[in-house]
Amino acid sequence: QLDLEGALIARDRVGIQDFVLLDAHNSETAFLDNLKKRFTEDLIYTYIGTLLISVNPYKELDIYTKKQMDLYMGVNFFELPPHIYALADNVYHTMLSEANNNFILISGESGAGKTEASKKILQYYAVSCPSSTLLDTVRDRMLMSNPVLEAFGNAKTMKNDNSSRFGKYMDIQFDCQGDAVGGHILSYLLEKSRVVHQNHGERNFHIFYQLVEGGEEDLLRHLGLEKDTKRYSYLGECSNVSSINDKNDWKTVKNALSVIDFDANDIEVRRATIFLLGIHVQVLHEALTFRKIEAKSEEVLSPFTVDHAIYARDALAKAIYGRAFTWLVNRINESLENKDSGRKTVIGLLDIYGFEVFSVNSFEQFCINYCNEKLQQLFIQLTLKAEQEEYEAEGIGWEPVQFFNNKIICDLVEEKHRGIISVLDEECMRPGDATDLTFLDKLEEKMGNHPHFVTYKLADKKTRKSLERGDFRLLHYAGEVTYCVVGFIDKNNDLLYKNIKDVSALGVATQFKNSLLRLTEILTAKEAWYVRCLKSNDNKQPGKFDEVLVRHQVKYLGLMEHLRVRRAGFAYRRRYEVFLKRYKALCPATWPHWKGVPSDGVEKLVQHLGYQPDEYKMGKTKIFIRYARTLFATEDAFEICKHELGKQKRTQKRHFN
Ligand code: AD9
Ligand code: MG
Repeated sequence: QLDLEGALIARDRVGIQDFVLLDAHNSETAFLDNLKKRFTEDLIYTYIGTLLISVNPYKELDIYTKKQMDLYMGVNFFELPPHIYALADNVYHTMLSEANNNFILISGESGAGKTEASKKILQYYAVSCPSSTLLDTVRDRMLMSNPVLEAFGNAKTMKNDNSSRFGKYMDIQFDCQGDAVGGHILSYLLEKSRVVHQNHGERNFHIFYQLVEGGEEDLLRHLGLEKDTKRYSYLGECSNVSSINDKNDWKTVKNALSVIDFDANDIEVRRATIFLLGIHVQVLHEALTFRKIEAKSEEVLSPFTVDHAIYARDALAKAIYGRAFTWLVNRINESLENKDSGRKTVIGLLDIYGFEVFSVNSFEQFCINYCNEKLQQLFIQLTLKAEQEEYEAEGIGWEPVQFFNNKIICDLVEEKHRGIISVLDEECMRPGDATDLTFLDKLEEKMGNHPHFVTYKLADKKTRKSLERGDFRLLHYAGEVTYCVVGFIDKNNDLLYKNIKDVSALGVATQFKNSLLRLTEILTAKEAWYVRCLKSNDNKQPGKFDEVLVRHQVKYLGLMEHLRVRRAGFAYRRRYEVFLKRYKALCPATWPHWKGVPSDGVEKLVQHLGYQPDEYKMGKTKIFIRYARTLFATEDAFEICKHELGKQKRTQKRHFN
């Protein structure tokens, strides 16, 4: 009895592990109380069914050890406390048993913990999957691709000291025995403008500081670099960050590069640069200081003004960095490639840049926030669709739950001929005098009365106070963002001056839109799993739970609606076999074994437990339980029964001795 009481008291203290079991499930306050209760106990993970919520603790927790990994390996999902390893393990076993492709969508705003979560998942697979020497290489490379890509693609922003400035989708390929045998990475729109400019309090990409701070003398000499970040205007004024040790990170990155099979020549950036550019220094010098003008059929060189030359230099630096990054991803992919033609299944990990709002927001934030808008749309579609299809497949009718559908914002941005991206492209292609401001005029003309779009000119008096003339504001699913149009045309064109690169017809935003469209196709062909990361506070403060901030995220991520959908008809569903296996001791007819068809056993069992007809439905393969309290009561009965059985066993043992 004491054991049971202890267990119940403990449950009260640490909150409920799965929101589906929360009695006051419609109350946002109860939802937040539960999250907070758990967070205070360092329990950062909670489920809504199989969806995992993670709240950033901003401190190292002792929950990612090898011992913890072993604990979660092959264990039934709901048997242990919620954990990212439990999700990883569940996905892995689903993939193996059903031989299907899966993906884990990790979402949340900037600094919420997406990249950390994706690393934990990858580590889990690297450590827990069966192993052989040959495959160890693939696994090491997969793990080592992280520090390398983070060095080149992450940077300190005002939101996050290690903010992803590119989107990353990684497929981990498994053979039919469950061995990790290969991988492939797709990268999305790198924020190249950071190479030449960083806002106050932000840094350039980590790699530059790592090289300058940690690079060996030989290497620095060879690269013509000095050991002083202040010497480089591209490195900004904020080189030292307390949470970052560039010197040590360089060692990690260098080691990682060698594991991935980069040789010394690759690591020497200058050679890489020359290789990438494929041009001679003299030609480069000319290209940066002169402009080539075509007059009739003749080409004339005209010298740049200083501003133009700076512009050309910056454009070139951005282009080189962008290409270096692409080259890096390609090299990593070569090293992860599995040439074996045998059947493989994959687990995809999606970790992109999170929704972000700064004091000034530009083209980059527009793209990043649009990407988050798309992923929210995918989440909405899949969770609704999956739910509907399951009820249909199991022959159970249901009433749809109301959602805020952010499709209206996606359309506003991406619709053909009418969306913001199309208007931007049109302006970019228009010969003559197109500027950022004419782009804004066009937007006002086309979007004038859209409920999610506002500008200074369109705003009412009150709203106008918070807007500048060169701004437009979007009412995103996650909140309002005011974008400054300066630089939109230029960044969308992404041109080098004509003698360096020819004009492309597709704008950057359209290319990004197309790549997201392809990503959506890749993802919808797979079974989806979700990790929703929440930011606990805005100051990176360990253990602080800012209720207003968390409440806002719970709202816009649609977690309450997701919970409602999960519970709309039926809070829980379990395969007959699983249900029977767990609760068979509660009914004499099913204990110790049920020899008939599982669904008949379950029917016997629930009748014995006194389930009323409105409390459950029998689907084709699963039992659907309408109320959490029903399952809760069953769980409690199970606890007591376990306790009793344990006592009996102990008595028998004593007797025997
Ligand atoms: V962004 O959209 O790329 O700007 P992320 O990726 O969501 O963002 P990230 O994973 O980089 O955020 O987490 C930010 C910081 O929070 C990390 O650098 C850690 O210091 C901290 N963090 C996140 N998750 C955990 C965790 N599970 N345990 C401890 C964590 N610290
Ligand atoms: Mg990240």
